[in-house]
Amino acid sequence: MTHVEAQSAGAYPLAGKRVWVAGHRGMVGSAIVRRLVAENCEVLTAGRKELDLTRQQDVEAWVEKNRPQAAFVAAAKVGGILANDTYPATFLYDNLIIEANIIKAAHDFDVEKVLFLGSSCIYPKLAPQPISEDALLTGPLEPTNEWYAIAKIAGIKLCQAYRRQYGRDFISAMPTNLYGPGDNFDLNSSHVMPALIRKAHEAKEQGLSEITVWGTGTPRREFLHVEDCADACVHLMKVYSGEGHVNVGFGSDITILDLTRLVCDIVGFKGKIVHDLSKPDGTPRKLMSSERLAELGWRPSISLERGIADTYKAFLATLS
Ligand code: GFB
Repeated sequence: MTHVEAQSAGAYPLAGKRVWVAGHRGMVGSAIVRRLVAENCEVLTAGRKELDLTRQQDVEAWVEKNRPQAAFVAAAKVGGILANDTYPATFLYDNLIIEANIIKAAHDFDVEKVLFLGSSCIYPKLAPQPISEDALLTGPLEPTNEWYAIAKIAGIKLCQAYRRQYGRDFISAMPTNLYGPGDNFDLNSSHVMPALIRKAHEAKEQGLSEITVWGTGTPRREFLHVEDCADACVHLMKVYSGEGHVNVGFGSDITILDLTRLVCDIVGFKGKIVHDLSKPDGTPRKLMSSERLAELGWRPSISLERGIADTYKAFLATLS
């Protein structure tokens, strides 16, 4: 048996379980809720008015009352490169407090299994590619998102600490850059994919001759459709119980310029692409190795072309 097989030996079926999806209104959380329909479990959610995840006592009281058996920690303050760079305190504090409250309450009230969701930005800016899980904490972080990254690293470590000290079955998944229905299409705070879809669409509609892309267009990014990510998270919840976090990637990456061309093609915008060099490039590349996840029996199934078309359709639906 390999190391990964040994760790995955204890399967955790979700059927009949009370499963809490924290962050169920977000892009990832809502995709996990949709995916869980197939598991025949009882899905627990709490709206913002009912539960403020930044308030420890409220989180404890909610978990004590609702008694989830499993929890997906998909609640987070997220945003693209500019939002991360502009609001460091919000990205560090909100994410630390939300994950700490949920994970501690999960321990206090005996939640059987927790899956914590992080991000590929936890890895050093210049990590060898493709980035394996072992690259964590081997070098300096990318400055534009170090605040968010530090919070996510703390989340991984908190899960590991509860495993070691109390034998808890708390695990972590590190998805690459995600996109899909439910994404944030606001140009100041979004990630690149929804921004490009919106820019290309509006330029087409308004008959503009060009769209503006931030930075040089040379950085490479790996993109995974959120339905694939949700499927991988449910898979890990069911089969994985190891201390190490697991990368959740697509397997290949693309330059921002080539992605822009692809989005323009799918949206039907035929104008020029120009660059705003006053905006940051961020990390040059962060292609992850998802070998560990493949060994655990999961691979993505949604191509970039199909995923972008699907996301464009979802964007159009938000306009009507
Ligand atoms: O997706 P994105 O905002 O985040 O940007 P990161 C990816 C790349 O796309 C950067 C370029 O090189 C941007 O400069 N880009 C080009 C644009 N045009 C645009 C645009 O119109 N909007 C945006 N947003 N980008 C984030 C982290 O990093 O990745 C988070 O800040 C998180 O912490 C997330 O980890 C997954 O990939 O650079």
